[in-house]
Amino acid sequence: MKKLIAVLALGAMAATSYGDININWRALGGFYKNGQFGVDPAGAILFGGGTTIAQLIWTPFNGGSPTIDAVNVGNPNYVSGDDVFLDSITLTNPGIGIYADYANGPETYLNSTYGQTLQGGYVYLRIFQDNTPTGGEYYFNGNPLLANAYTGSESPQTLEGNTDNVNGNQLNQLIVPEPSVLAFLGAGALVVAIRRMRKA
Ligand SMILES: [Ca+2]
Repeated sequence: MKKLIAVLALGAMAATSYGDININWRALGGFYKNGQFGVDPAGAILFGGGTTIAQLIWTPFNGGSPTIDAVNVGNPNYVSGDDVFLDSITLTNPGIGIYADYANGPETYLNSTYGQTLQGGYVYLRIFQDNTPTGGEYYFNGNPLLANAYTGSESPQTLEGNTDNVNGNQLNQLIVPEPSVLAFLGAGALVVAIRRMRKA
């Protein structure tokens, strides 16, 4: 019995020493709507009200070439490919937040929660144009950061959501509707075309 307990204890130690991660994530430069970079303050997202989503996302190491996958509005967390959603905050616009800058953490993310060995993968930040991302809207991805293992005593890593911390960033990635939505739109166009042919 003693032997079994010792083995179990060793197993627990191995699990905790294997790379959970501890991240301070923020974007202090703010964000603009697509095509409105530098239009202050009216071009800032959330200007005039509303809420939006800022996310922390993980993607595997893949030999040192992390792939940031596109937004999929059909996924509950809007991720696709091998990207894993870790966390999000909802940003509101109380007046001073018109550029939608934000700060969150430090937060510890556990391998056991996400079913991934998080350390050694990359984390990056994504912010949307509004709280209900749909096809035709825009978002922005920050630069990926290699995640370090956290065993309880290290300082948190800081992940910046802006690539330009002085001027902020413009939301420049278009949300492309999924094939099923495109097929629906295509069917609609076909019906219109047939009706026009019949009228002609
Ligand atoms: Ca990926």
